[in-house]
Amino acid sequence: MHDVLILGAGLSGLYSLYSIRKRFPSWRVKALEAGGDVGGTWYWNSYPGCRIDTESLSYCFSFDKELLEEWDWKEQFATQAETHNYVKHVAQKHDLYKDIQFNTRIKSACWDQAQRYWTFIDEAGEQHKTRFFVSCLGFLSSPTLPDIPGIRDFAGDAFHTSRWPAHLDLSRDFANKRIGVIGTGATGIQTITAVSKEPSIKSLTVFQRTANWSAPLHNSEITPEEMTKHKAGYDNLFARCAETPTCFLHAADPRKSLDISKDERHALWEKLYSEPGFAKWLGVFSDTYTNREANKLYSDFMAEKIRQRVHDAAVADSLIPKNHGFGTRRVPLESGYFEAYNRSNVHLVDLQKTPVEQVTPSGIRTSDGVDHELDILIFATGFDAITGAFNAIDWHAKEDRPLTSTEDSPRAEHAIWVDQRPRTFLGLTVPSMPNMFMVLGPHQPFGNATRSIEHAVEVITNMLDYCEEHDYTYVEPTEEAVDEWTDHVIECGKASVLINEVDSWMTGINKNVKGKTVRSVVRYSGSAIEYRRRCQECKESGYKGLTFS
Ligand code: NA7
Repeated sequence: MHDVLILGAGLSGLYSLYSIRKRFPSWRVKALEAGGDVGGTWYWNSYPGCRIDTESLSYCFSFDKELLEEWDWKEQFATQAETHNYVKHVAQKHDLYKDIQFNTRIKSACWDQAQRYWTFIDEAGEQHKTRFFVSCLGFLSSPTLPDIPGIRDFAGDAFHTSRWPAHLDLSRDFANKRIGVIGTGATGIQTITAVSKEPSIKSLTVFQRTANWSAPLHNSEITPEEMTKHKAGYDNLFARCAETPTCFLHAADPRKSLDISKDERHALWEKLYSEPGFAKWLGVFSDTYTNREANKLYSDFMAEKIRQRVHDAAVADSLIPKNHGFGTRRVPLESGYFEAYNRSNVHLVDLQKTPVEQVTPSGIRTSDGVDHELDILIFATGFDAITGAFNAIDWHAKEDRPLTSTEDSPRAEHAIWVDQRPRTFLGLTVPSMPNMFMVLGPHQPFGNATRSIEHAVEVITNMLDYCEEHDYTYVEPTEEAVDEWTDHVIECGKASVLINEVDSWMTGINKNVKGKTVRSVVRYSGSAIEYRRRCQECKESGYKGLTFS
């Protein structure tokens, strides 16, 4: 029997393990991880071109001054390999490996109300019993394949970007091959750019269902001299993150687009376009995502940038989104994405004009009868986001209730999250799921993920502290607190008018997942500042909203 089990050993799981072990040295604490190493997102996503698009300096852990001092970032936006090495270094430095069981994927979870403990069963049939658990399952960790007829018939190599074969070498294995990529989200855009630059490929065909707005990352190397300066500035940098609504370094310009002249508007937009990182998404005028006309003006500016970069006018037109404005979906940052289409061996298939009909053994057939012959097919088709990792576990909570409902489950009518609509208290606890805590679960502010993780883990550790102090072995949110918080999350969502009317994983949509075709509020879009205030208020009230015994 464990005191605390941690599900996952990505950034959330590692910091939970570190903090809980440190605060409760005598507790039996362990992390269970499906992968073969630590890292979560940075372990699984090793596709070509994968790199972070949050500044690594603002994304890294802030809790350990010595770690900040000893780690030298080589690029402003580190590659997957560099980021993964960093995460492994953190685990080694704090001796976390010894308490992590790898290659352990949880299949089911069962709550024993009489004895007050959870039993988790993994795919190998091993049982893991625990008083409390912290879910660190990741909000983009459950990959989804497209729902296309014939998908299993393809005779060549086919894989999802987050299951990239470890042995694959681009210059060797892609040489003279015809590559196909389905999907043009953040992952697809990075993959397409990297594969297009590989000189040995024969061709690259991109199957685009929805064009996505994308803008330059502007990555650069960090010299040792610069890194020394950055180290001296970490405190200021993290303090700045704490002042912005999303914990990124970028915050909106308070001016309104329509209150100023065209020249003033363009001056800011041009400046943002030439700056690194999310500035061009988050540093815009304050009305960009609330005022349709303001958003249209900015979108037109971005559309013109695409036209300037893509030689073929028809291709450029296909690459300009028509059904959503700039920034209303997660903006992928690119490093030469649009120029990829200027290469003679890169082809764009606009699925709005010619939808996919089926996958055949030799490639993809579109509605115009064309067979696009392929040797390798890459699915950059995203994830069953936010609730997906929970959907993959068979939950038996209090009174044997399942956590989520799927059409296939006979217990669906008793589900805690009916129709994939989360109900939580502070995005940290769930009704009828006693002794459960979540990091980066539904209803938490995502933004700069590591900043959110550090805060959530601190709040959870304090709650556990409270349990220990009072000898409580049971904690669950009250229905009243859950209703109030869930209503507040939904209310906050209404403020992001333009974002809420667009289909994306941020609004709970994944057309490849049953039950995810209707938009829902799955993340907290009030500011991280307000979120922290509410968590603090909860603590100061003696955890009003939670029932202990
Ligand atoms: P996303 O952003 O969900 O993108 C998935 C892409 O796959 C998107 O372009 C989808 O088109 C496309 N897709 C999915 N199913 C199909 C089918 N059936 N046919 C054609 N195209 C399809 O996932 P990512 O992995 O790129 O990024 C996820 C997050 O990870 C990202 O936001 C970062 O925060 C990190 P659609 O738009 O649905 O028409």
